[in-house]
Amino acid sequence: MRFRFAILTFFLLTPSGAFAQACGGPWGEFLNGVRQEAVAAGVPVDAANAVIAAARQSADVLKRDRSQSVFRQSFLKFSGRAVSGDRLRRGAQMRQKHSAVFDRAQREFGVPPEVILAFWAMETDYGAVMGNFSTISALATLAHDCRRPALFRPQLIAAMALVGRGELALTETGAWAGEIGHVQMLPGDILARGMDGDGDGRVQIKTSAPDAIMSAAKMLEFHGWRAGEPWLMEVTAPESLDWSQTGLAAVRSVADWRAMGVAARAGSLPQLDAALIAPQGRKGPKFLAFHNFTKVYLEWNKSLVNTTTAAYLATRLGGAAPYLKGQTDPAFSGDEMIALQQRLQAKGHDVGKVDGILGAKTRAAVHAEQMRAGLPADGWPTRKLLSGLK
Ligand SMILES: [Ca+2]
Repeated sequence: MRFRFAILTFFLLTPSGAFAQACGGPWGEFLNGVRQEAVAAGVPVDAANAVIAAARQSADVLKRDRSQSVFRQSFLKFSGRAVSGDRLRRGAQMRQKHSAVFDRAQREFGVPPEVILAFWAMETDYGAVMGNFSTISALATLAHDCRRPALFRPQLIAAMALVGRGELALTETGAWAGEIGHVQMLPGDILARGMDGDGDGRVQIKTSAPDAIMSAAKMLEFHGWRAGEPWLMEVTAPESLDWSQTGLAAVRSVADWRAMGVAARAGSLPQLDAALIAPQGRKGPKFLAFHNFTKVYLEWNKSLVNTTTAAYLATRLGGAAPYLKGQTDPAFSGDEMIALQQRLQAKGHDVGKVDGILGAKTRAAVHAEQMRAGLPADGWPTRKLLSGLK
């Protein structure tokens, strides 16, 4: 699971001042330095030696790292593809197949089965696509590269420790950035939070779905999952709602939302705080996003489209009805989005990188311009707004 950016979760080994976060330089020298650091921290010499002997610098990995594909799909488009009938059916089958493990994960960590299933589906399509990159070479390459050595060097050392435990093969394959197995976890997270779900005494999140399920639950609990609370609930809201009061930054009590005319589509809303999000604008699907969404899902991935889709998939796997699609204003093309970002920038807004993506900063700028123009401020850009910005 790619909960990898917020905190370096690797705490088995204490970082030592003697080993700076060195990167670059001759490959062999670099690996030797990592080996020394690992051995000093308690990794068996044999394991450290075996890993550096197996590590190859990978041009493919660097290429992937430099060209991470940009995420331009709208919520309706992306969720329409990601939440398919086939995925829901296979999710139900997996739930049944591993029911004892899912029940245990919920008992011990408070995370419901459908939430783990949705992450599993989003990460690897329930284990169908786990990646073909050599894990050790990927981590060594990214640790050597000077873009993010502080993230990847500890992961390489953690991989050495896993090899020492017999829980990682030198030939292991996974994602280009070193994540492994059904829920794509990094070695440091596997060391710190890996769980043995099938009782064979080892943590193997690639070959054992029960191990992956338990480890994912523990990971979610570690990142702040609150048992018994929802993450995302679809709601209806009146057209006349003050849309400037919505968005992730505007958290208020459910009682407040109710007073503003917001209602659950099914069931009843719990007495909690929530933000109202409308990823495709006020005419599209609307959700209340609770702590488990704003704190845990958004830690997993910063893209609102991605996280809302994963969270929505979990609700569907838990039995929720498909969202009300509504009649939304059509999404911008990449070129239109770039034009919008340039015009917003010219008006003094910080839109981050002009990349054609409707990210959090662009949404906030749209929001501000909508308020200025007296339009419903739902953060969803329309052609009317774009032409008004000329
Ligand atoms: Ca196991």
